[in-house]
Order: sequence, then structure tokens, then C-alpha cells
Amino acid sequence: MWPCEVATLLGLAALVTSSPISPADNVNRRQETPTPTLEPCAQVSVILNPSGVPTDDPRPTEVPADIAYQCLTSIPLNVTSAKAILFELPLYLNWQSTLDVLKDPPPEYVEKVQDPVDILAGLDTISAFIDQGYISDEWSFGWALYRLLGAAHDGHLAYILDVVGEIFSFSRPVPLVSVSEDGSKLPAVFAYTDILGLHFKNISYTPSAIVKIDDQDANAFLEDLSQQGSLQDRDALYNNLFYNLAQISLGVGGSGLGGFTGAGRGRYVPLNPNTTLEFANGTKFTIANTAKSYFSFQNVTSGADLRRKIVIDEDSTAKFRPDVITPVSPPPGLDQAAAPPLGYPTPVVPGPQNLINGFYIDGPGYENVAVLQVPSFVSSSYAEVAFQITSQKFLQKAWSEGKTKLIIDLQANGGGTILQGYDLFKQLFPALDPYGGNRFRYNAAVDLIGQAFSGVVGQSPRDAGLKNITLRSIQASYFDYHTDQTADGKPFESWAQKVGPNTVNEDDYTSISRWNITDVYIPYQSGINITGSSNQTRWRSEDIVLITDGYCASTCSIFAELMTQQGHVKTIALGGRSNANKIQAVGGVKGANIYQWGYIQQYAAQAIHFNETFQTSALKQYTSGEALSRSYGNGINVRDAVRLGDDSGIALQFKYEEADCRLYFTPEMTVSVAAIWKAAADAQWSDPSKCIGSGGYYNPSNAKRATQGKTTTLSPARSQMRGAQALRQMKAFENTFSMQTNCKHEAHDGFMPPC
Ligand SMILES: *C1O[C@H](CO)[C@@H](O)[C@H](O)[C@H]1NC(C)=O
Ligand SMILES: *[C@@H]1O[C@H](CO)[C@@H](O)[C@H](O)[C@H]1NC(C)=O
Ligand SMILES: *[C@@H]1O[C@H](CO)[C@@H](O)[C@H](O)[C@H]1NC(C)=O
Ligand SMILES: *[C@@H]1O[C@H](CO)[C@@H](O)[C@H](O)[C@H]1NC(C)=O
Ligand SMILES: *[C@@H]1O[C@H](CO)[C@@H](O)[C@H](O)[C@H]1NC(C)=O
Ligand SMILES: *[C@@H]1O[C@H](CO)[C@@H](O)[C@H](O)[C@H]1NC(C)=O
Ligand SMILES: *[C@@H]1O[C@H](CO)[C@@H](O)[C@H](O)[C@H]1NC(C)=O
Ligand SMILES: *[C@@H]1O[C@H](CO)[C@@H](O)[C@H](O)[C@H]1NC(C)=O
Ligand SMILES: *[C@@H]1O[C@H](CO)[C@@H](O)[C@H](O)[C@H]1NC(C)=O
Ligand SMILES: *[C@@H]1O[C@H](CO)[C@@H](O)[C@H](O)[C@H]1NC(C)=O
Repeated sequence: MWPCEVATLLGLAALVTSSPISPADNVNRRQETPTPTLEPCAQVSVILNPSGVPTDDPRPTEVPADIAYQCLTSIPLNVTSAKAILFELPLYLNWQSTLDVLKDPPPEYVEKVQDPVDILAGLDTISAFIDQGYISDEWSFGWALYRLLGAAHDGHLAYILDVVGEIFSFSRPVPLVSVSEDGSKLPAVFAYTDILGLHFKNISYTPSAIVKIDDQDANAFLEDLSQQGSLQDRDALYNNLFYNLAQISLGVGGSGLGGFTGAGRGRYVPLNPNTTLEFANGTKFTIANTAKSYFSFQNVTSGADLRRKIVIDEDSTAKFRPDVITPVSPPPGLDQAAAPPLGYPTPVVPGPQNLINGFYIDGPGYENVAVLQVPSFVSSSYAEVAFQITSQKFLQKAWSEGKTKLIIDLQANGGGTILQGYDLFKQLFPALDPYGGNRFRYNAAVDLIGQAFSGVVGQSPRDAGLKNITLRSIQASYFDYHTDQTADGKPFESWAQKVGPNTVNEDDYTSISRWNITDVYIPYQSGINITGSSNQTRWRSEDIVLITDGYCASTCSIFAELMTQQGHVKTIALGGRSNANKIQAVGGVKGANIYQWGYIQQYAAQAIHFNETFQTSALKQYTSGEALSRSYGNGINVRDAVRLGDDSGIALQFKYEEADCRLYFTPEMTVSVAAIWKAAADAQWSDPSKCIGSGGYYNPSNAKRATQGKTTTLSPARSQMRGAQALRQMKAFENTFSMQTNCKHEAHDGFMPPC
């Protein structure tokens, strides 16, 4: 079993408390299984293939959660493979912009946001655990890596080993919400079905709050569980456990029915056989936890057999399920409007696939308010132009129809194409020059790639019409020093000037750079030209407000930074833990760029191709090795964002910043989003006393809660599309499970009933 200090070192404390499946439990349970002679993975095979041979669909897709867990932990560890992965990981982790700071972050971050983590030291610890026999199966190895990186609470940073991501999706089939009865009492947790019953007045009982989960205080249980998420802010993490209309509006691109149900990255978190909910009225309700698998598991006889058939053999029939259609390239029409999202009114100007929509609010008192709902910044080529046109059309229409107030609803916005964030800002503040300062962590590979790329680009002028696509992609990359401008808006004169390194708070970074939004390669990078709609601001800063549920990450954080720091626009944050403190508006990763690891590998190979003297350099190690070939999903945050005029050198990721106003979710807001907009308009423009939290912002007891790692947020520019697309696919795949898109219910009255 895990010694206590071992678990703490690895950041596994929350696993022990919130998912009390320790290896010791596992051993006991294995002895109690109904068919003790059958290996756990063979039991899975029997459950998923009841007749033993391929049968007509539908076949079962679910097994009890504990059998899935026992199966995963029965896959013997291939130590050679594990050691190779541990050797290779630092090559990529060296690109993580916050790698050094995470070891010793600014005190305010540690006090109010998350604990420090030394990731490279953690790898050594994992290696030692393998040597000492604490880690002896593939899943425990993969999970230790996942949790170690998860402790960074950086939505751009992940390494998901095949066995962790590919085989099972754990699920608790009961979505919850946390709501305040009247918008001012402390929020309490309810089963979403109860809230629906209340809303439609078709239940005979009075819904009762959930006070305990698995015999623990419900809030404490949920706060611990929420720490499995990838967001950094604790209130945002808490919100992400619950059913949320904006997440549902994104379909498979959102985090489904909420982290409590196992949506998003919650699906990797192993579960006990059941979850017991205890309500305030004394009723107890036990739900069976499950694990779903898309794999057939045909004839799988043991963990070792599973590894052979599923992890190693890509084409195995044990993997193949004819009833599952894996998402491939998007079908046509994805730049078109879809049906209005559940719980939303009909948009006045609908955007592509509910990635953006413009609304008015029905009802007296709100005639002058327009709402631009922006739950995404796209990140996929098919909808870039349609996305931009939607905001252009809507803003013009709203203004010309007398809407003097503008709500920008950013709930659930995990990012997307960086330059779409700039474009929306420019449409609202055309006279302002967006700052968006960013920097890489200096490392030898960044420098060498830049030397190689900047060495060849002079061969041809920067020209969007360039026929040589290799040259074009190199010229459009960060590693051509002509890309980007200096902090004060001048061209870089050399790669040496761009790369630095500059020592900031004892760590080395490249020079601050900023996107050059008039660069000829902007359309190549983002699919659009950055416009700006007119030469004067129409809405004044105080006529605009941003609302978030804390889930504002990546490009959303870039946009929010421009809007608040340069546009002086105020923010309203929704939900949060059950207290009356102030909360942050931007609770997701504030890093400015994600790379997929394969992208780094490809850059390194290209650099060697252009300058053969680099064959013997640090770049030679970036071959497609074990870490990449066994990765189900990965990402690295390569750029810090830094604030205009801030001399502290601290990346935005480590800054704690309260929203200007906090509102609790009410029951109605979880069924009809217009209730949110009305409350936001009231608080912003007529009654600021509606905002919660005049008192102290921080409750130290929360700091004692466990310290762990959930959801992904993506945002590269076009030149980083490979990474973006891979991660988008990964996210879509993750959420296909939790969204249960094949469930038989139809949508009722604008909401999606849980199924
Ligand atoms: C900017 O304002 C001037 C003067 O009002 C006007 O002539 C011009 O068309 C405007 N430009 C744009 C792009 O709106
Ligand atoms: C263990 O992994 C190594 C590296 O991938 C591989 O060469 C070897 O065949 C594996 N051994 C087994 C028994 O699968
Ligand atoms: C109440 O009505 C809603 C909307 O028609 C429906 O989805 C839900 O299943 C009903 N609940 C019960 C308990 O009948
Ligand atoms: C207690 O509350 C739960 C959850 O709202 C509900 O399902 C149950 O029917 C209630 N029990 C009684 C006796 O009212
Ligand atoms: C829930 O799981 C526990 C084991 O963790 C088991 O002892 C208990 O009987 C289960 N309860 C129900 C109602 O299935
Ligand atoms: C599974 O085993 C059965 C019986 O031995 C055999 O007929 C079938 O072909 C096997 N299926 C696969 C996919 O190996
Ligand atoms: C494109 O440009 C690269 C870099 O200068 C060069 O190596 C390559 O030969 C060019 N390809 C063609 C087809 O001209
Ligand atoms: C931005 O890009 C444009 C077009 O390529 C170029 O003319 C301009 O000099 C660049 N600005 C800076 C500051 O590099
Ligand atoms: C961007 O502007 C350039 C120059 O006006 C134009 O050629 C190009 O088609 C535009 N691209 C997009 C995607 O609008
Ligand atoms: C390769 O890189 C070295 C070191 O930066 C440099 O001296 C040399 O000129 C480069 N060669 C080419 C062909 O760019």
C-alpha cells in the first residue's frame, strides 16, 4: 500500500480521501468478487460480451466501477517502458513556462489558490516508487504521472497515459447543482432532477438539499473532489462539478453533466462501487457507480492480455466495437447555426454551432440590454470566419436597435483561437492597441529551433501567398524573429534579441513579445484578419460587463485580461463554494499558448533538417519515443501571459484577482439562462447591493483541503492547429461518454434532462 508520506509527496492525498480505493482495499475486494476465479479483466469481458461471441448491438457498455478499477490495476507494469517514459518527460516539461515558479509560487497564490509542486522531483519520486515496488501496475504508474502534472492546476499541461485515458470512463449518473434558494442565502447542493421537479411543479415532495456524500459533509466531499480538476481557482473548480447550461450548450465540446458525474477529465478518476447521498430530510439514496468502455474486450483473459490486445495492438478486435462511430472530420455545415442551446432563448443573431450567439432579453426592464454569449473561441478552421461575422453583425444590430448595455457571457469558455480573443476586443475597443505580452521559459531547445528557423527565413519575404508551405509555416511560427513585436511595439532585430534569455525573479525567459495583429500571417494563424469595427468605441466601459462561472481559461483569460485591464470593463463571477466570500472571475489557465508534445518533436526535427550541425545538439533527443507513442493525450503551456505595466515579472497564472461582483446560482438559473442575465444586469446597472461578499474573501479552512488535479482548455493559433485539433478531439472523445448523446430522451422546454 502507499505509505502516507509517499501519497503526500505524489499529491495523492485526495485520491485517498475522495476516492477511497487504496491498493489495500483493492486486495480485499478482489477476494470478495462474485467469481473469484476469474481475473478482473476477464470479468469485464464477460459483462460486455454476455454471449461470449460478437452479437448484435446494442451490447452492454458499462461495468461496475470497482471491477473496472481492479482490471486496470491488474495490468502488470512494464518497467522498461515506464523508465523510458520517465526519462523522456523532462524534455517536454522543460517547455512548461511555469516549471520553475510552480516549485515556489508567490505567497498569495499558495495562500488562496493552490499548493506548490516540484514536477521534476516528482518524476524522480515515481521512479523510486517503481524501484521500491510501490508502483507495480500500469494504471498506478499512469495515474501517478497524471496526478503529478495535475497538481500544477494548469489546463494546458497534461500527460495521459494510454491505460488512464483509453480504456474506461468512470461515471456517477446523478448530476448535481449548487444553488441559493433566493440568490442571497448560502448555496446548497441539490440533485438536478429535484430542481427540475421544482421548476415544473410536478413532484409531490419538497426537494431537500444533499448534506452528506459517502458519510462525509457534502461540501467537504465536493471541494476535495473538485481538486481533481485542471482549473486553478477553487471556486471555479467547485462550479465545474455541477450541471451548467453553458457547458451543455457546447455539446461534446463542453464538460457535459458536470465533474461529479464523471464528465470531462472527471472520467479518469476511479470510483468506489457506489455513492451514497444523504438528504437534509434524512432520506438516503445509493447510486451504483459505473465505468463505460468503448472497447469490446472480446476474449480478454487478464490484465496482461488486455495490455497486449488494447494498449499495444492498435488493430485488435478486442478494441473494435462496430456500434461506436469514432468522431472523424467534422461533417459539412459546421459554420452554420445549430438549434438554440437548451435553456436559452432563440438568438437574435445565431453563430456557428452555438460557439457564439447574440441574444436580447425578454421581459420589462431589460429592453436596452444585449447579450453576446461566447462560450468558446473556436479553435477549429471551419468556423473562424463565421464566428467573427456573428459578433460583427450582432454588435452592429444591437447598437442600431438601441441596446445601450452589453453583457458578454463567457461561462464555460475554455478558450480557442488566440486571435479571436484579440478580434473581439478590437471590435469593442477599436482605438486600443491590445497588449497581450507573453514569454517562453528559456530552454536550449527553444533557442536552437529559433536559430535554425530564423536562419532560413531570410530566403524569401514574408508573404501570405508564399507557395512553399514549409517556409510559410516556419515564417509564421514564433521561431522566426520577424513574427511578433517587442513589448513596446517594435520589430525584433534578431533571434538573439527575441530569445534573450532574460533573468526574471531568478528564472530565465525569452523577451516579452506581443502578437503583431497586422502581420501578413494573421489569417494563416487564425483564419481571420483582425478587424475592429469602427473608429470609435460605442459602448463605454461601464456599459459592458463580463460574466463568468470561473471556467474562463486560455484565450478566454487573454480576452478577459484585455477587456478588464485595457478596456476597464467589470466582471461578475457566478457560483463558487458555499460561503459569502468574494471569488475570482478567471479561474482557468491564464497561460497564453498550448503546444501538443508532438508539435515540439516536429519542430526539433525540422530544425535539425535546416541546420545539420544541430544533429548533435539537445534537439537530437526529441525523437518520437515511448512517451509520445503511449500518450492518449498531452499538452504543455509554452507561454506565460504578463500584464501591461506590471514590473513584478509574475505570470498572470499566479495572480489572484477577485471579480467585481459575485452572484450565486439560483434554481431558476440552472434551468433558464435568462435568469442569469437579468440578475447580472440588475447587479451591474441598477442594484450593486445584489453582489455577494463584502466580507473577507478568504476562508483559511479551505486551504487545508487536499491538493490535487481536471478539464482541458485549448487555444493555439492556426500554426499550432495540430495540437489544438488533437486536444479538441481528445476533449470531444472524453465528453462523448458523459454527454450520453445517444440517450433516448428528447429535449424538453429548453433543457436537457439528465439521462
Ligand atoms: C471613421 O470616422 C470617419 C469620420 O467620422 C469616417 O469618415 C470613416 O468612414 C470612419 N471609418 C470607419 C472604418 O468606420
Ligand atoms: C516492454 O516495453 C518495451 C518498450 O516499449 C518493449 O520493447 C517490450 O517488448 C515490452 N515488454 C513486454 C513484455 O511487453
Ligand atoms: C416534470 O416535467 C419535466 C418537463 O416536462 C419532465 O422532464 C420531468 O421528467 C417531469 N418530472 C417528473 C417527476 O414527472
Ligand atoms: C427527501 O428529499 C429527497 C431529495 O429531495 C426526496 O427524493 C425524498 O422524497 C424526500 N423524502 C421525503 C420523505 O420527503
Ligand atoms: C456500496 O459499496 C460498499 C462497498 O464500498 C458495499 O459494502 C455496500 O454494500 C454497497 N451498497 C450498496 C447499496 O450497494
Ligand atoms: C474469441 O474466442 C472464441 C471462442 O474461442 C472465438 O471463436 C473467437 O474468434 C474469438 N474472438 C476473437 C476476437 O479473438
Ligand atoms: C521550401 O523552403 C525550405 C526552407 O527554405 C527549403 O528547404 C525547401 O527546399 C523549399 N521547398 C521547395 C519546394 O522549394
Ligand atoms: C507587423 O507586420 C506588418 C506586416 O507584416 C509589418 O509591416 C510591421 O512592420 C510589423 N510590425 C512590427 C512592429 O513588427
Ligand atoms: C485578410 O486580408 C487580406 C488583405 O486584405 C485579404 O487578401 C484576405 O483575403 C483576408 N483574409 C480573410 C480570411 O479575411
Ligand atoms: C547552424 O547553426 C550554427 C550555430 O548557430 C551556425 O553557426 C551556422 O551558421 C548554422 N548553419 C546554417 C546552415 O544555418
